[in-house]
Amino acid sequence: MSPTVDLTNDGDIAVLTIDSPPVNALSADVRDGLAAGFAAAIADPLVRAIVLICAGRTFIAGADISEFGKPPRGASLHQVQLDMEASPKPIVAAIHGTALGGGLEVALACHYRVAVPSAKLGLPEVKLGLLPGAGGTQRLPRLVGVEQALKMVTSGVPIGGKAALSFGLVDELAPEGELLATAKAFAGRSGLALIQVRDRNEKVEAAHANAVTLFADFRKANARAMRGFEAPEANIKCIEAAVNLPFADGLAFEREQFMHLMNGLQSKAQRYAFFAERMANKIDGLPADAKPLPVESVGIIGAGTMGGGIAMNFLNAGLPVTIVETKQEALDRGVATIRKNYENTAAKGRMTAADVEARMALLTPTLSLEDLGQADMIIEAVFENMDIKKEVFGKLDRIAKPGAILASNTSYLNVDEIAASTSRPESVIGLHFFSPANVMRLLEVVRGARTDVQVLATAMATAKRIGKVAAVSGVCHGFIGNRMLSLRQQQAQALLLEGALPEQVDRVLYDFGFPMGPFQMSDLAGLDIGWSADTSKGATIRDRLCEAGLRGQKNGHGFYDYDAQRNRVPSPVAEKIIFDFAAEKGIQRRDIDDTEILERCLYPMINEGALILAEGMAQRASDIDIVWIYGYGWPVYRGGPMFWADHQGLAKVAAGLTRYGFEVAPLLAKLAAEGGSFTGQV
Ligand code: 3H9
Repeated sequence: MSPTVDLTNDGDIAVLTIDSPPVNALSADVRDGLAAGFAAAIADPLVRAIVLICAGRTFIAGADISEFGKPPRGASLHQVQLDMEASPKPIVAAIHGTALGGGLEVALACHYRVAVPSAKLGLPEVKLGLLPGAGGTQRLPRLVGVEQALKMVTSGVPIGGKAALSFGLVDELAPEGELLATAKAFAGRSGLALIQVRDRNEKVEAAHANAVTLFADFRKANARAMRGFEAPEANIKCIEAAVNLPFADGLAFEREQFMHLMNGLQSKAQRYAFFAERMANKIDGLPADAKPLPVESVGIIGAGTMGGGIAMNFLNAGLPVTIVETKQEALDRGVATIRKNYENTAAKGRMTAADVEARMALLTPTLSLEDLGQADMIIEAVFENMDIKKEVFGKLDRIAKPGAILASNTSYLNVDEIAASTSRPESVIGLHFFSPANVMRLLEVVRGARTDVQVLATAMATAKRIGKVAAVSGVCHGFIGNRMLSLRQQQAQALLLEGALPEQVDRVLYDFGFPMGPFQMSDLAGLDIGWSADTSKGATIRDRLCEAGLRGQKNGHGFYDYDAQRNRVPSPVAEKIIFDFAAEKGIQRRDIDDTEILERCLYPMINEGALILAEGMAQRASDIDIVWIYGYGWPVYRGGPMFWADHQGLAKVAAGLTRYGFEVAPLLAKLAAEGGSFTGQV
């Protein structure tokens, strides 16, 4: 009846099965199939009830995002839902995998929902800069209550089958593997009432009395997480409408808000980022037979902040980790920090004490590099110094078993040079984690000139396994992310000398959407990272601050002064150092406006991004954007630096660079002249 939707009868129960890989998204074909399937089942006199189920790994994972922004085709989802609700025969959704977005909204238009415990149900539209546009904001609170609905639509985080049952989102749990049989039995019950979610007003009416406080409190409690984003507030307004307006009016309000977001730049940027993230996983020219090697045990060299954080990723994924240090004290400290991090998580209720012990039991601390002989993957996280890294890799070459992956967590150094210190450069790769390594989602995978494709494929698969977003970089100083960052840092420093103050530069970048500005970041990291009194040349503001004993947050004084609660205020000492340094250099300080600060911090990064692209160090502009979104806190609603530049207009960016005295990268100059773009998304 449709290539993607199949209708069969089992006795007097009709079973409508969607089979549209990979995730049964609601494409025009699927919507057409649903419209026709429900019409046929309703018209069939032999059918008493209908089960809606999906083939493959998941229930409907949402609207087909790739159709957004294109002219409408096929049956309208709203009409399909109206027909379902009006069905004179009960419809039961049978849910496994993920029922997300439009998928959950279809389930909410069914009379009943049956799910397996492993199912995940949610409305993640907010992550795409959207809100549920097919009645989700009006129907969900009617089942789960206003507070829970608010949480779900503003976080986008799905809930599991058991929680869904407890909130009333599903009516029955089916044993795993028995979903269809359970749903059919449910649908076959005699006297099953035709309950429409839209009519179930008890929970929204119950919220009426204290609605004003409830919404105000929710906004206040979540203000920080929602800062800069348009979609969360629109989602909240729609839930408010569910409480304050009749269903039909609430639905109309939701529609209007949905269209407003859909046509806005934030959602466009977030939808772009969704596909960019998946695209980053695809490697140009990787042969189809490059199958990942098995990784069942990991060795980590270095138990400092980085090594410990990296270890936690693997422990969380259930992989045994052997961690190596040179001194017992450092080893003990590293292991204790890992334990403390887990215990903090447990104290917040996000992990049980048993989980903590299970993870710690997977960790083997050792002082002997020889203990890494059986590890499938070894990640070096020692001091950022080429000679030390070469020495470590030389030793690993002797110790590691044949075929083991030898990775360096270097953030700047030449991976090919490191690889050359072994007899097996094909096994060597860069795995650049970002600090804190157990939290930050990005993994920059550095492909050496001789890295084997299978090793590369393994790195990508491993990244996915430990929940990281991986982007591939070629070998260049600082790779994609730090190479671009250094341009921003140079400009931030120059701006201070020319007339700006740290708080002004930080505010401009914070208001742009970064979690913090460059000077706050330096203070947090510690001003003396990589600095030493013996070699300091006093050539930068940072050198001067360090020479004056300012270390950042750790000693309460840096670009800012900090109190015991880490509240910051401008530092008169730092200001004097800046002023004196500028005077020494003969720089006449001047007023610098916010626009200049923003453009000088961001445009040179984009220029560098253009060079990176032209050199083939990044496969595509969207990979650069992924690096910045997941590694450096670039606001996802601005799509990443290359997407943002496209929307600024490349001619404007090029002209700005020229005005500020930069040489415009040839690729940028060419695209600007042609009216082209980096991402093809304008
Ligand atoms: C919505 O529903 C709006 C409505 O309220 C309004 C209606 C009017 N569309 O992630 P994976 C592709 S908004 C199109 O690697 P996983 C994806 O690109 C939608 N394509 O797998 C990838 O393609 P490829 C609300 C989609 O197992 C492939 O499927 N829903 C869609 O790690 C596999 O994806 C969401 O936001 C889609 N909706 O994770 C859910 N979803 O192989 C978004 C996936 O060519 N999706 N693809 O690279 C997800 O969260 C995850 O994909 C999911 C599977 C958890 C489902």
